[in-house]
Amino acid sequence: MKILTLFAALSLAAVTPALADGHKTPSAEGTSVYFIGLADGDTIESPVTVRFGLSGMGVAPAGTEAENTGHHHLLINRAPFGEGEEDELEYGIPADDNHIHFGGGQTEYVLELPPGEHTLQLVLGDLNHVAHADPIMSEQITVTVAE
Ligand SMILES: [Cu+2]
Repeated sequence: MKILTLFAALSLAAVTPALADGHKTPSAEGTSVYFIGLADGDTIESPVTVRFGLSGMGVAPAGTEAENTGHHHLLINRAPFGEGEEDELEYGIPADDNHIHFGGGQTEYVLELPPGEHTLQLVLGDLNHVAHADPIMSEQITVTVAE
């Protein structure tokens, strides 16, 4: 019986290494990413300059291998990160109209949105556009663009 249990444990380990966070980039404890001057429930005018705040780590361009750094991603009108595509926390942040990468190390962006409600969220990505082992994400906020 003991042998069977050990075998089961080993099989599980063989199937799940991609889901373990051992291969992911560590982050500094207590790091937070947040919107500067923009809060949940705000009514804004488009275009709006969205400013990205980061406390506890540094911003570095994509591809830069430096401890405790990352680059910003702005997620627009989608589920909170980690609740969308399966394994998106493990395999990286998509690049499309709903996911804007700031691989140059930018810390603000002039965003154009049509009138109505929109959700925004910031996610820090590592050099390979993958969320850190302990993901650094802002709250998802909802803003309303005035007519
Ligand atoms: Cu990226």
